[in-house]
Amino acid sequence: MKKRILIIGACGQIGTELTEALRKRFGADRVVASDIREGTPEFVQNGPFELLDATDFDALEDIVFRHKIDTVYLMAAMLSAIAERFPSKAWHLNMTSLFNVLDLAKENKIKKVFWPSSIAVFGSTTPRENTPQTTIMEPSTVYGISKQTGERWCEYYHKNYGVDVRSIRYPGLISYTTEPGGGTTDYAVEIYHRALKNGNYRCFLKAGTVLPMMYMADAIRATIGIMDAKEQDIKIRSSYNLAGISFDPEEIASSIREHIPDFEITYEPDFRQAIADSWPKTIDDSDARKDWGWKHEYDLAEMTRIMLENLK
Ligand code: AKB
Repeated sequence: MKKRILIIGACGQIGTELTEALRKRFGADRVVASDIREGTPEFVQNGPFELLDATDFDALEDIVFRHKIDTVYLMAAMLSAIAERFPSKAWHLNMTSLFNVLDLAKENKIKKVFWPSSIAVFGSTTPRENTPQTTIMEPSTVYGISKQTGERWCEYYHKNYGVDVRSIRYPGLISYTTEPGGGTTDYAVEIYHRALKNGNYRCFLKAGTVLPMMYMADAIRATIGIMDAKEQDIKIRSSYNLAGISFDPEEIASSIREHIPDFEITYEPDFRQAIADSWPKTIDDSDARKDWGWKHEYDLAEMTRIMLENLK
C-alpha cells in the first residue's frame, strides 16, 4: 500500500518546507497538510489541507480515517520563548497533541510517527560542549520540560506498545520561506531580514552566545532520513541528538558583512538570554550518524549566501 501522510502544524517554519518536500517525493495527493490556522492560498491549493486543532482527538481521528493516513508528522508546538509567557497553554498543546498521536498509533490506526524534540531538553547542569546523547538533563523552560517528558513517553510507547515513533532534537533552524514563531534561536533568522531591510540588527542575545543551529534544508533531510531508515536501525526511541553548525551572533554578523559590508549589530539581551545560557553550545550527534547515516551539508557561509540571496 502506498504511503498516506498527515502533517500537523504544516503552516509553521518546519511544516511548510516539510510539506513541500514530502509532496514532491510522494505526490501532493498523498500528503495532507493540516494546521490550526488557514494556510496561504498557494499552500492550500497545492494539495489536501485540513483545519485541525491537534489537541482535539476526535477531529484528528476523523482526518486520519477520511484520508486513510498511515504516517503522521506532528510539527505543532509552542516554542521556548512564547511558552514562558503561556506555560499551561504550552504544556497542554505540546503534551496533548503528542498523546493524541501516540494513542492513535497504539490503537494501530496509524503505523509511523515523527515527533520533534529539541536542544531545549538540556539544562544548565548539562555539559555544554559536545553535549552527549545521554547526559544530565534538567531543562528549566516549559518548552524544554515538555520536550523531555515527550521523549520519555515516545520511548515508553515504543517499548510497551510497539509504536514506531522516531524523533530528533532539533537545534535552532534557519530558513527564508517561513519565519519561526516564538523561539530563542529566532534571532538567527531575524538578523537576515533586518540586515537587508535596515542594514543593522539589535540582537536579543549577548555577543558570545554560542548555540547549535542548522539550515532548514539539512533539517528536512534529517527528518525524512530518520523516517526512511529501517526500523531495526533506529536504536534510540526517545530522540536523537542532531548537529549542524554552531555560532554566536558575532559570527553570523561577520558572515553577513561578507555581503553587506556596513552591516551593524548591537546587543540588548532580554529574558531569552537566560534560556540560551541553559542550552548547549555544540552537540555530539555521533549516534545519528552511526545508526541512520546522518550528515549535515550546510556551513555558516553557504547558509548566509542562500538566505541573503533568497530574502532579497
Ligand atoms: C526554540 O528556540 O525554542 C527552538 C528550539 C531550539 O527548539 N528553535
